[in-house]
Amino acid sequence: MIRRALHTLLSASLLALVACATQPSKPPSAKTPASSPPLAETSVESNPADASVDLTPVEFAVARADFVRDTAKRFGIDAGYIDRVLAQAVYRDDVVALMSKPAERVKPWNEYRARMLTDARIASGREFFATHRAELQRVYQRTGVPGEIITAIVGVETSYGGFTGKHRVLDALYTLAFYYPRSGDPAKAAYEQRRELFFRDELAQLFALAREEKLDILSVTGSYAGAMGMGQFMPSSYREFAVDGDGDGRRDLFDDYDDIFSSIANYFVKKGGEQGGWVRDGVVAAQAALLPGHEEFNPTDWLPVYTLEDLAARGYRPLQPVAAGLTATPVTLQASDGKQYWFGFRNYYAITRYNNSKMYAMAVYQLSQAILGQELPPA
Ligand SMILES: [Ca+2]
Repeated sequence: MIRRALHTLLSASLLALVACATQPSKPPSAKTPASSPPLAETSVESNPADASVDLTPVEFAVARADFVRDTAKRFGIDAGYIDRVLAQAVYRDDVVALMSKPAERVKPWNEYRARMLTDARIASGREFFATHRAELQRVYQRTGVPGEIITAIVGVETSYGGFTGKHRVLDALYTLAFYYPRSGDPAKAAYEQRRELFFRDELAQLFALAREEKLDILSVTGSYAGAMGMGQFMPSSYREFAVDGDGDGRRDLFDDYDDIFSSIANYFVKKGGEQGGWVRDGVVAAQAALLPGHEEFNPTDWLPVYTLEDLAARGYRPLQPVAAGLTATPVTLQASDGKQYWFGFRNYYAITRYNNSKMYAMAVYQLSQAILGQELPPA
């Protein structure tokens, strides 16, 4: 989830022009969980809250001054300090360009999986899993989240820590907080406004996080969307879900494996609301068949709320034994030889909370199985 880096400092007035001149197309994922950069599959969702988003233009100087005042008050941080740090933040063209990149065409599952589950990623995953077996086992015992799932997450997010992001997080969040790209499409205006406010909140949380974890706000790096460390946590997720796994008094998601693994597991356990939260030793997904004469059922939120009886009534039948009493969501994937159907259980839903995409969740699950040495199902 990492991209290039580099250049340009512009004056505020020039920035406004640049921001207006940018012609991005489809904005990415509407939700931004632990990690943030969008996957092409995720689409913009209509949100009833759109109506309440204030679209009145606000001058940069006013928005900045409000931000300084509000953040100082909210976190008890000296306003002068916030102002001085912001004065060193740099608007990044490359961040805007990456954020406004047209969404790729939605890949079919077989192509997506081939890209995500390369032989190299599987091999590195097995190596990583073996190297960190002891720490991962401890985390599993404490939280119920298996080591192979944690390994698969760091595998898809950062290639096991190889690519954690070279963008200065301060610059990335500053850019998206005040110059979030606008498409000019009225249908997307509310969405884009909400995204800008989301990043403005993340920028504020970065100030709080830096103080709490003694990070150097001027040097910490991450993805172009401001996600940090091996598991790519946004500042708000870092503050809310990170855990001090080794008990040294700090939550270090950059270099400390105990902290990194414990934090990813904690995110799985805590995030997800009433439906979510990782279930110890729970099944993730099971392949299914759709009997002839039945229509596909494709709920878009992947909430695992349908009983096996509900699904049977809609023509779905699991292709492997599934414990009675479980609830699931049906998942349709476009495979190389036609449609593939799955039941996604509560732990599948928990993976979608990390990144709101059905293919992401399936890829993480299948990578975790491959890391254990299991043969992948056909794609
Ligand atoms: Ca620690």
